[in-house]
Amino acid sequence: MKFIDQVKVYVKAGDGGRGCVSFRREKFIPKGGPNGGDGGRGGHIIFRARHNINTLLDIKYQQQYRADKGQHGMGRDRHGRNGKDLIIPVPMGTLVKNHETGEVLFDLTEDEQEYIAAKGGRGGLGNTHFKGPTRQTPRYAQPGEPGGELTLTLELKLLADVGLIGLPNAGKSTLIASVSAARPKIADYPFTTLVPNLGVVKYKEFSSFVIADIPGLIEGASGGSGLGFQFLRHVERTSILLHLVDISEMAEGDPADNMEKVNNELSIFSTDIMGKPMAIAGTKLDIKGNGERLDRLLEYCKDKHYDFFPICSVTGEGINALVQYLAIKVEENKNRKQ
Ligand SMILES: Nc1nc2c(ncn2[C@@H]2O[C@H](COP(=O)(O)OP(=O)(O)OP(=O)(O)O)[C@@H](O)[C@H]2O)c(=O)[nH]1
Ligand SMILES: [Mg+2]
Repeated sequence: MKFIDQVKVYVKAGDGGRGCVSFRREKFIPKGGPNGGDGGRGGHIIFRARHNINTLLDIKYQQQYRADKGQHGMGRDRHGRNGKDLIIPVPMGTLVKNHETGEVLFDLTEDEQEYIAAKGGRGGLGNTHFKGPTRQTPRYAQPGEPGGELTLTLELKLLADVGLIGLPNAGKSTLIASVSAARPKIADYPFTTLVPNLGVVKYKEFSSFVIADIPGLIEGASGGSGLGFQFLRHVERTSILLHLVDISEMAEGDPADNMEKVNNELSIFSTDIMGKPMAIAGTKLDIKGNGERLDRLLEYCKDKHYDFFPICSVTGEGINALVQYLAIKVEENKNRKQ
């Protein structure tokens, strides 16, 4: 499925129905008073977050949404039917922004959460309401109010607790596949991962956290090289970043330099991201060769006070310790927020 994380959308709520002008006309009741009913309310435009949707693709196809009008009021005091609300399902983590000003109007972070983006117009009052001592036959009813309309930008920022970052081929997707039920594509060439993947990591009996795997970053990503840069927004909401560095004998470049290149791109993206806690995982421990690269990275992390975990996603070595550590960090962060 195509992953779309930003769309422009026009929404128009339904107009309210007109109030009715009508009079009672029955045998033996001369001059029956007014009995025009009220118009119905127009339908709202509502966004609803759904846990089982993970892209804004459907909205990209439709782009315009209009809710039903309210029915007009009718004689004999009958109220017009309200217009049906139009409910648009969106992924959890969708930000609703005003397209013109960029202002964030709402952040849909919980399953089933709803936001009324455009209110349906109120129905007009029927002439029954305008009867008075001096006005026995009001020939007036209110028109319905127009429904709200505006252009919005929907922006998806995935909700994850841990964000995996690193150069292409560092082993990000292999790690998420080994600790969760996610099954991303894995291959020995760069840019295997083209769109973000989420995986739920279960630990202890009832606890879990969500890990996000995004396309790899390369030097110059901020200038448009590769494709990881545009996806960095999906790790913006995480509590901790896990930076994966390939320490196998096949990897190219100095591991510490590799790490700094990626960090440099992160800091260009946003200072918020670089301000997040970051831990380092040295990957592919099973093919570390003489261990020279591992030692080099270990020393670098000690020097810079990064928590460091040597791991192998294939044999599982070091994975439990890493998951435990991440779980604690995620929980700490949640407690701090409460
Ligand atoms: N031997 C060994 N190979 C590994 C390990 N982890 C990953 N690999 C291999 O390294 C290659 C790249 O792994 P991926 O998980 O696709 O790397 P990635 O970081 O997701 O790469 P991109 O999606 O391109 O950014 C694949 O051929 C994996 O099989 C490991 O622990 N040991
Ligand atoms: Mg990958």
